[in-house]
This record gives sequence, C-alpha cells and structure tokens, in this order.
Amino acid sequence: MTYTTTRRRVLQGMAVGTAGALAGCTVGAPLDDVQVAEPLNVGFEPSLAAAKPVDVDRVAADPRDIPKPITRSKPATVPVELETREAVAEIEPDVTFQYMTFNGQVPGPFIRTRVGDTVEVTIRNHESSAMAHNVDFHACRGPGGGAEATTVNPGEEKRLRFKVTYPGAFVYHCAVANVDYHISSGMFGLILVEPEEGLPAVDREFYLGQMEVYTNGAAGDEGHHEFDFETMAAEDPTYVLINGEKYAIGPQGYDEMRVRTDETVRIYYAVGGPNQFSSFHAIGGVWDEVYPQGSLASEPHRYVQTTPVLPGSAAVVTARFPVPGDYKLVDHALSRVARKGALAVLRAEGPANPDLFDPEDGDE
Ligand SMILES: [Cu+2]
Repeated sequence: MTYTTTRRRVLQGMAVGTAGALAGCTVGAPLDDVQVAEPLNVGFEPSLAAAKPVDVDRVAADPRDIPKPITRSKPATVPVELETREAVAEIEPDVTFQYMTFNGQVPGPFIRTRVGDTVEVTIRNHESSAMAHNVDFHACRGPGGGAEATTVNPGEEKRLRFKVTYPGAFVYHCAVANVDYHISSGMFGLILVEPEEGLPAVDREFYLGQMEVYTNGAAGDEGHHEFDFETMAAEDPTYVLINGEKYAIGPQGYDEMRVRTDETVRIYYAVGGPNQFSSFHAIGGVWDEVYPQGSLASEPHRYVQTTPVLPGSAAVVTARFPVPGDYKLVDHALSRVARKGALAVLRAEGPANPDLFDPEDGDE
C-alpha cells in the first residue's frame, strides 16, 4: 500500500535522527551514536523466514479513535462489538509478526461508559482464527472479569452483559490459557467508566497502549518473527511497542497526534504488558495531572515528570504543550525507546513562546 512505502522511507530517513534527538533532549551523548534501526545481534546470522504478506495494512490503532465524552445524566445500555482476529502485520517495515487482536487493531477499541451503565458485549471469533479467545474486563465484578463467559472458538459468537459500578480507566484483555502470549500479541484494550459527573472538559483526547513482543529474532531483523516463549518466560522482549508498531504514532509515522499550543490534552495510556510496567514520560513536558492506575475517584497527582503504569493498568494524564514543537512520549526505561520501539510523538503547533522557551538560535 502507498502509505507503507511512504512510512518505510520516512522511518529509514529518521532512524538516526530519532536516537540523536532523543539523546539531545534527555540523556546526553551516550545515545548519540545509536543507530536505532540496526539489529542488536550484529555479526550473528539471522535465521528468520522471509516476511509474510500482511493481512492488515495497519495494526496500530488511531490514537484519536475515542468515543465522545458522555453527556447523558442517566445510565444506559452500551453495546460493544468485539471481533477477535489473528492477523499478520508489520511491526516495522519488512518485519512481520502474527498479531492477535480485538477488531484488527492494537490496542483494541476504546470503550466508553458511565457509572451505572450496562455493557452488552458481543464477542465473535473470526472463522480464520486458529485459537479460542475471550475477554476479561477489569471494570467488571464477576468471575474472571467475564473471561469464561466470553470464551469463543473460531467462528463462534457469545454475549455478556455486565454493569459498571465504579469509575476509572480499566484494561481489558484476552485471558485464555497462555494469557501472556495472547496479550503480548496484541489482545488488550481500555474501557473507561466515567464518573456520574463526567470528566473535566479538555480540547483533545488520545488513546495509546503499550505492550512487549517476544520473538525469535532481534529488533530490526528483517523477515517474519515467530513468537518466542523462552524470551517471554525470561521477560526479555524483542520489542516494546506503543500501539503495536515501532515508532508508529507521530509525524514520523501516522501523523495524528497534533495539538495547538493553547489546548489541553488528555491521554489514556493502557499497558497490556504482559510483564513490564511503563515509566510514562513526555520529553519536554510534564503531566499536569495524573490519575495513577486510572483511579478517577481519587484526586490526581500534579506536575508529575514520569508515572508508572503497571501491566494490566492504565494512567489518565492531562498536559499542555504551550511551546510549539515535537514532544516524544516514551517509556523512560530508555533502551526500550532507542532499541525496541517504545516511542510516540505529539506535535504542538502555534506561535513561538519566547517567554517560556527562548533558544539563542531560534528564529524570529
Ligand atoms: Cu486470545
């Protein structure tokens, strides 16, 4: 597809620049020479099969794809349709992987509800699947969060109704046997339960999800990467990804996280894991508010530089970006950024703001 070619060129062009810029912003010289696109196993003969044809051109969810804030003042029934689908897609150009997804995207669709709502889930397992799948909602009080009740074999469909009774941002994920394998392949997402009074209004909302991928190759090795249970058991991921693809979100990839310098921004950050927590940070920014663990019933923390987001949890953060430019959203365990893919970029556009930030070589 056209965008793939475009994205490949852009990625190749920005490979060194990303690490250089990252180093310049945060950690100084040691990363200056890092070639982020270079495989880690230099000198080792890769033994991967050739890259496979993709089933899905783009597996990274659009971070803007969020239902609008809820304005109603009474509970309602919220229909949710989930289709579990196994699909080959690219982690980065010329690197393919067999993902498992909810609705063909990573993370799965953003589900928006309000305290007191009844969620009516229809889960369908695509007939092309090789495995059974299900869904465990952390917003659901009930055995397995609904996992057993929603287990569907290929071609099968089931329904579950449950009531959401407490506010917050909660992860959902597949929870069949080998749950870690399924989450690591992309089967997680976020369900928001708004408090009765709703959330404070913001100008923009974005949705991102982080996970680790464990394969039989090294990051950047071209070809088809098979899932690897040994490195998963050792918790030594090949890739750590935001929205399921390396460096996908931002002007270097799908250029969708654009804001104005006078806008307030809310980000829902879900971590599927399955094993590693994220140290979520905006390079050049600060989280004006953080609702740790997505706990919207608690008072937010203020002016937080880096917030942990545990596997199977989420953070809700708000921020402003009053100086124009690119802001790298990272897991501040920075080897995951420079070498394993954990980077998204938000671009803030607007007039220069020399009162706040005045570089000597800045132009007029
Ligand atoms: Cu599954």
